[in-house]
Amino acid sequence: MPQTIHAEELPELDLKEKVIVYNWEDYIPEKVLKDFTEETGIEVEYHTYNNNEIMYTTLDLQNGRGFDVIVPSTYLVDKMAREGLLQPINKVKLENFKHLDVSLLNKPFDQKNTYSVPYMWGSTAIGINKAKVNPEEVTSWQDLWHKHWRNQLFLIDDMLEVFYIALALDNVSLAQADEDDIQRAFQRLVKLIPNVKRVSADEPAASFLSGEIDVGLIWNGDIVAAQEEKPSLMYIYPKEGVSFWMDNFVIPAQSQNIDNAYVFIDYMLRPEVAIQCVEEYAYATANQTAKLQLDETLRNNPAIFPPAEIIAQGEFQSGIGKKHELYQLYWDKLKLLRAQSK
Ligand code: N2P
Repeated sequence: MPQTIHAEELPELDLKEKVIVYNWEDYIPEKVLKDFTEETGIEVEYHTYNNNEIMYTTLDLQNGRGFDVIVPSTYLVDKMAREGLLQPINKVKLENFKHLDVSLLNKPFDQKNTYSVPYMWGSTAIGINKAKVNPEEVTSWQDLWHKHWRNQLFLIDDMLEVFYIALALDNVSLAQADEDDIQRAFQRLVKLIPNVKRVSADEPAASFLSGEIDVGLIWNGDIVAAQEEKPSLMYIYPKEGVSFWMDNFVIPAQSQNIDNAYVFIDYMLRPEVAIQCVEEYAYATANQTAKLQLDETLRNNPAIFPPAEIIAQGEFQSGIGKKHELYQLYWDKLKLLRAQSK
């Protein structure tokens, strides 16, 4: 005769479906996550970071484990793929992949989108509060070195974006720079230290909103989204050009919830979901179907979707290979010098 087992004697099993997402802070609206769970029954365990290097270090400390979806920028997709940290994407499982803008696919950092699916992209340029700063005073990256800005600037805590501005003054790209170029850029940045008041990637627009900062290096979406609260904020493309980045969904090689990762990424690729993300964060979507359906004020905002000539003049970040370590080395030195100067 079969023995009766009472439910309370059974070991507790975690039967809940879940997906563990590790993403940039302020990059997916809460409502989108909630709607996703409501529709699919899959719980989202959500973790955030503020820069690529922190994300990479966290994953490394966990031996590549612990996440199902991550959103690295271009050069980190390249690095992580080379190091075997990512698994190939089976596009057959992504019905909504077809909505992506083909001009953002098959880029050199992941030539056939073997490992990555574009999410949002943007630029890093100068934010000002035009109630306090005359836009004519900051038309070149060089202007940031002017002694007028002593202890006033904001810098985004993003090493490549900061190196870009110093390299741009020598007309050298992030991708082409050799060790001498990087060292020269470092020397230039050392001279910028006295002008720097704050370096952060944690809610970057907050110090512009509070009035603590009136000029600095900032991601386009953060400053544009903050304009709603403070219309005197403005985004300026300096004449030497700006760097563009793109953040992409990837599935770590060690993901434990692979099927749910696909369901999540495919959900994020729905045009109506992509639209909500642009509306909330003012970054450019890689979703072409969504872009065409966007409200005109967003689609035609040059700070969100830059005009062709601004794109042509700037640098779209890509893989940087072994130079990553070199940038990191000089970036750490710079941070140390700044800490010592305080
Ligand atoms: C927004 C995240 C911006 C991503 N908070 C920059 N790559």
